[in-house]
Amino acid sequence: MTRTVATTPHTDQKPGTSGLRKKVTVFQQPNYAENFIQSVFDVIDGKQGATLVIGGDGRFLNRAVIQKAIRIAAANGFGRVVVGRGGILSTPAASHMIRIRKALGGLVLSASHNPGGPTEDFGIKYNIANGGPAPEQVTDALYARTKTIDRWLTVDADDVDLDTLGEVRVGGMTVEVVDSVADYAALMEELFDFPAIRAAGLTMAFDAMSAVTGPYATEILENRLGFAKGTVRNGTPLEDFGGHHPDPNLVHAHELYETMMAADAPDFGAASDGDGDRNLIIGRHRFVTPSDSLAMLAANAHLAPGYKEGLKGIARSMPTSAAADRVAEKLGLPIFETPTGWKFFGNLLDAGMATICGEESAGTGSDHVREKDGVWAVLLWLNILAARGESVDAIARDHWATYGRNYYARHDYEGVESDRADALMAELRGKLADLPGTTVAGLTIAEADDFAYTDPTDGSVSRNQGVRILFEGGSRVVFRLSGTGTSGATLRVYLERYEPAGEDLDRETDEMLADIVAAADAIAGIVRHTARTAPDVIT
Ligand code: G16
Repeated sequence: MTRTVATTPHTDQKPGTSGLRKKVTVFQQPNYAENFIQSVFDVIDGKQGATLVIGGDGRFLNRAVIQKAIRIAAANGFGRVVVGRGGILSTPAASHMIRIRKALGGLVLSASHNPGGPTEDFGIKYNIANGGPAPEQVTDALYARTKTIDRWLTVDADDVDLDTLGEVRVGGMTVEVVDSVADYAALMEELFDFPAIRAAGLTMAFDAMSAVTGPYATEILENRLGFAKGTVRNGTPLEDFGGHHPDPNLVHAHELYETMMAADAPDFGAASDGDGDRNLIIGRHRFVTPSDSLAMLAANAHLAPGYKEGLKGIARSMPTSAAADRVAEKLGLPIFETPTGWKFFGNLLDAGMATICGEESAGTGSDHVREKDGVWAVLLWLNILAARGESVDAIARDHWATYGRNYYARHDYEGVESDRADALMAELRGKLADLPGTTVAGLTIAEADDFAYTDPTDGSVSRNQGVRILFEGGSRVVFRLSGTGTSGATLRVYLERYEPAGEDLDRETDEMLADIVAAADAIAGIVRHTARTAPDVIT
């Protein structure tokens, strides 16, 4: 029944910020996906008879890899696989499914906001029993295993019909094809005041970017909340996302931005990414940065039923602006600053130390699951708009008047040769000790370090998580290399300036950050190292 297939290691299977992401053509090599999935199973205990959740964002290769994963899971002794219909589960819905099914873990097949299709990107991520991305101890063990693997296990069985709900047997294992949306939508109805949102009579535009949230948004926004048909745009998941980047930022979701800046804009606009964990929030004539969205959601979360008892704490990734810190301070809550990557929030959420988490990379979420959650953020915003009876713009202005404003932007230099990007970071790290006290582009450097994090729950330490340059007066620039790209390197430069309440709260971000942009280049030699004179994407 169980068949052992001999293999040799692929040496490039180190998981990045969020799982293994490579070009589809890399995943199509013999034994590539098989080696990685078997390596996951080789490093986790408790498989016999256990439940495994499998789902993905519907991109090219999703169905093919799911069929392989089912057979490998059967051969490795799992008792049950729960898979979303059509192979579809958004990342937060997969996290929820793992939790409610008390699964040992889950395989989430996605390359997130990266483009899809035969020549684009694919990815596999393993999530643990709490529903969250595997922590570094697991991904380190997994990577080590990929370097020594010499066989993978499978069973001989036909493909499962992924489009028909119900149960079938594969080897000695049950495969259950489930509705991808129902359990997730029920959770959202528990957390948010659906009747109040319905009664508010808001108008909105939601761009699902031809990615996984289409079915979720259509069911929740149009069917359950009564938004007009057509509120959800690009609502059918496509294997190539219609040829677009399913990345909800002002560059890739510019049509939504134009809709929201038009004279007849609806009240609220939002978009989400390939696998449904990121979100973009734009009110009528008011874009809200992800860092500000985290702060504003945290400040108002108590207006939603799921958070009426208040928050236990707030967590943000290091490059995310300090806007949330001011909310935490005012509410008397602990604030946690973690490295980039949602996996770092899991322990804080499990320990009940934080309720809401967020990142500058357009991710916000809470302890309802262990992933960031795009549709959740949209619904919390809608609940707040309904409860306050005010516009996004009014809420933002009120927030800044109370807490001050963190002007913020991220500059991305994409597809930089890895050697050049590494040289830039190495040079920067080499001079950190000499920077404090010096003045660059009119800004005096107060502190400079390479961010390290000690997890307060288990004491584990993560080093080299990004270079921080802190200027006197509270401005800062952060440099790090992306951990989610599939070719070359992406340099991310995060720029932030704080203006206290009562100061300049409605100025253009470019203008407010101009001196920090100049200082960033002077300090890191961006133009010299990358030979680029301007970033590819500004968010
Ligand atoms: C992933 C992680 C996020 C993280 C982001 C950063 O997002 O899940 O927690 O903030 O990567 O990406 P980078 O390393 O490129 O800056 P996603 O949405 O791609 O899964």
